Amino acid sequence: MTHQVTLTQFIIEQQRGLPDASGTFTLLLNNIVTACKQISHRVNCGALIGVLGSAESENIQGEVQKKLDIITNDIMVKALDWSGSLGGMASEEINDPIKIPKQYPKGKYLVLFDPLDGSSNIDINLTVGTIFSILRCREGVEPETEDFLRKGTEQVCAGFVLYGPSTMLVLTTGNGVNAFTLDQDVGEFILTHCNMKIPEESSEFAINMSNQRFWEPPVKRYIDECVAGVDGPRGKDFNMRWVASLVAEVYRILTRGGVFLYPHDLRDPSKPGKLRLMYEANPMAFIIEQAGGLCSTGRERILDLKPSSIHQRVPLILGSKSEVERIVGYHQQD
Ligand code: AFP
Repeated sequence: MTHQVTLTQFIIEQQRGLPDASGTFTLLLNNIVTACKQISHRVNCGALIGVLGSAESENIQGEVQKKLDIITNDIMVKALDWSGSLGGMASEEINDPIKIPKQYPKGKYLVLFDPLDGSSNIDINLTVGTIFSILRCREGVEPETEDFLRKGTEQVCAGFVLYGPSTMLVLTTGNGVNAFTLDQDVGEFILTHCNMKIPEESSEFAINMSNQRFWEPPVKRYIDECVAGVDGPRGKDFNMRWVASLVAEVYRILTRGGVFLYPHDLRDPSKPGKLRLMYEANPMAFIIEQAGGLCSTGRERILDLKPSSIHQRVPLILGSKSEVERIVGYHQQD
């Protein structure tokens, strides 16, 4: 029988190479993974346990919350607050950073998460996921919002768990991207995709075409050229996908290349994009770059952005290197 590498073994072996590793990071990651296994179970059971549908409340972004948005947020918080590895947390679902309860020790990391990305897909049984980003925390301080507002380049780890036909964890600690598949019988994530690399060239794009009239000229130009196919300037046909679940789109791009755009939108000047910098764009940018791709607003590298607020939205363009470079080039010529 071939030896299977569990996530725990993988992380412990990676940490062994680091002189200062105390085991705190391994514990933190283990707790995140435990929460994601619980979420996977709830998502899997769906209507059987009455977790589908709307909660009839709104989150800080003014979006109607699903019951599972609230349940999964609570699962993440409860799995992490006691551990002693965190100075604080921030969730896409909660207005202000979440403090560690007084009875628990504080630790040297901060976690930011979107507990259920793509939740508007949950009632139609499509892939959803949990996205997380880990930063270092100044020790001995009660972190304020400002402590979370750090550039994506400062992330020490980013990952997402995909609740699809299989439950999968995609992870980077800045040393490549690896993916693990949950063995549901054993309850362990097993390393199944080593050192993932995004194909440089591809003929697949993902964008919500219903927003076409609000796009800026560089994005219009890029998509027009793709749609023109073999008869247009690109001289080849393109394929289009839109799952409306970032985790699923990013996993597809990691696997077979392509580009994803949720671009700058002229609809509402107060919202330069739809997706959130701290919970979606930064962790995905870290993963995409580690897999050889690029991630940009069209004008700036995502990982170089200095966040202005914890729920900041940004335009997001990510995927195969040559396609993102082309789109950035169109923005420069604009
Ligand atoms: P929800 O979590 O509200 O379903 O939003 C998902 C998401 O943030 C991201 O995962 C998708 O790529 C994007 O929004 C889809 O947006 P549209 O519904 O506007 O196409």
